[in-house]
Amino acid sequence: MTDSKADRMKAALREQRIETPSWAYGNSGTRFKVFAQAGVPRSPEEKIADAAVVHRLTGAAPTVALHIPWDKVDDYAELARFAADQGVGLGVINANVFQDDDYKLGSVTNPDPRVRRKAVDHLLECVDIMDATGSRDLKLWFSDGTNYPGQDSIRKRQDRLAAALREVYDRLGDDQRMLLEYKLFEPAFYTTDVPDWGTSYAHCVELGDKAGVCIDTGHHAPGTNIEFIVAFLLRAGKLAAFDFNSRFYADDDLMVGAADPFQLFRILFELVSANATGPDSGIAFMLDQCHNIEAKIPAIIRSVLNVQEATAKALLVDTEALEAAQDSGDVLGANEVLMDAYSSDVRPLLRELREEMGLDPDPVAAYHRSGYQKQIETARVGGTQAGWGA
Ligand code: PSV
Ligand code: MN
Repeated sequence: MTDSKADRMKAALREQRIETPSWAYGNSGTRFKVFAQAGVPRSPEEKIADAAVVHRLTGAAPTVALHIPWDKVDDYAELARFAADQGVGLGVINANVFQDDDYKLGSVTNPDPRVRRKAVDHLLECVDIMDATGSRDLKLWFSDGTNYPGQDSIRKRQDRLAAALREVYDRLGDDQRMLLEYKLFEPAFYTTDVPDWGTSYAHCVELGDKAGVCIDTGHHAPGTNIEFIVAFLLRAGKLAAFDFNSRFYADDDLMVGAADPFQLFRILFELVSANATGPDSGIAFMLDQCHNIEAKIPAIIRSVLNVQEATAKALLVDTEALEAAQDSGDVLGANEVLMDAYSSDVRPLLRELREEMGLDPDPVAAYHRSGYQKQIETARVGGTQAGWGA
């Protein structure tokens, strides 16, 4: 690799930002069991403190996403000040209209207008919170759907969804955006009201420029070509956010890059090809993960490193050689150019970059050496540990 190529790669990696989710620092599990861990935060402030550690060690995770009501506080402006003192900012506000008895038949698509009103009011409250925290983005994921054919009208539910989204969209400030996430199934098993990128995209187009699609990498059927979705939405100017994680079976929420690092590379390659990995792209790069059996903070650090590694490999692709092979119809040659980059070891370059940034070249090892885990396990005794409340 030439020096100038390495410098260009480092420049792109230096400006990459990965937002961590507050809920990943809390306890989580499956619907069978939530395993508690020692040292887990008991408040939004303690989650933010953990997120700040991840940022200090990686230099790449300067914001933390909040989830309402899991991170409810009396004074959000004060929480934003607390975060700034810790060296991080507050990022995306995630709404929650899936954990109330009222939402058994859905939230914004519920047949009962009273429940729909309650759900929309919560979304509007989230925009008020964004005003106080200075957050740009509201992320919406709806668990709405049906379990049985005939249970409700699929078309009416789309109408109710569109009306709710419109009301919230119209409340957004000039610099605020709405991210509409999709998920194939679960908790609804027969129909889901926003099951795929096409549905999210169609609603976002109808809404306008401030609405964009959020791709949660774990929310697809097995075998889905996610990089195609990335390329399509980039071209259409509607790719607004990622929730990174990885899956073997369904919405496993495992560490990004753990199950299929090659898929992560292919996704990052589409982004790199469109020059869309930095903050100027307007894409919010977030993790949406749950660390049920592994230690949380090192797992989050590892996830940030996995995204960086996939990005570095994508940046390594010899684009001139690739284009030449593509243009001349050299199928195997083109594939080889891509695979060459994927097969390269970029870890030395990333270690060098971290040293240049004044960071430890191995952030996971640095975390283990830091004594932070011991410190929180000793200090965070008593109280109620944060969890996703399932
Ligand atoms: C549920 O699947 C989910 O993981 C969605 O991906 C949201 O982004 C997240 O929960 C938080 O609401
Ligand atoms: Mn998600």
